[in-house]
Amino acid sequence: RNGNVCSILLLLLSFIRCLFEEPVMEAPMELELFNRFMYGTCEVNPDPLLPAGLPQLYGQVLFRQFYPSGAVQVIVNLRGLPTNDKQERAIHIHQYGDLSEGFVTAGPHYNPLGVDHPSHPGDLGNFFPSNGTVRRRLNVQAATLFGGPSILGRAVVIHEKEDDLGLGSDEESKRSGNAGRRIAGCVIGISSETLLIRIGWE
Ligand SMILES: [Cu+2]
Ligand SMILES: [Zn+2]
Repeated sequence: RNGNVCSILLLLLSFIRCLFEEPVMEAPMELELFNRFMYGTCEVNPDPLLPAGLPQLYGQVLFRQFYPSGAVQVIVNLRGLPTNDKQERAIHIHQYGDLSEGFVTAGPHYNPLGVDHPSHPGDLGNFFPSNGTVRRRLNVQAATLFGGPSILGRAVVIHEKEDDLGLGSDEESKRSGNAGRRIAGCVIGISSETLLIRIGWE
């Protein structure tokens, strides 16, 4: 009988504890596999409704972050531009990984803190092509691959034109940077380290 009372008390106790405990953020299983790094990849494709005359971009945008609060390291690796192309192009992370109607359905810039452009976590800036390709590495402090504000599952969008970085005279400048049409992009997914080792982080 004593045993019964004890186990009921224990049950009650753990129930009460549950009520007061903060939810714990569980680390993704990949951290154990990849030395506490989380990897993301985004397989870039052109907008299926792209008008003739605009470049068809392919490639990858890769992400890596040390758990729990390292800077997000990004590799941009694109091809498909004319070899003499000199147009700088903006790359952003947009809110939704919904590409059902091209990149329009990816929604606005991902803006969890309600700040002005270009302070959004996915404002990666402008990228200058060389020989029809874009190859760049950068660190992004404001973004994360972990927890509620994670960029995983959201969209990378590559624009036709240059980002005015919030310096334009209209309101759209502080929302999106007036970078023109969305010409290519992808949804960021979780990756193994294999792909990223092949491309090389150094
Ligand atoms: Cu954008
Ligand atoms: Zn932005």
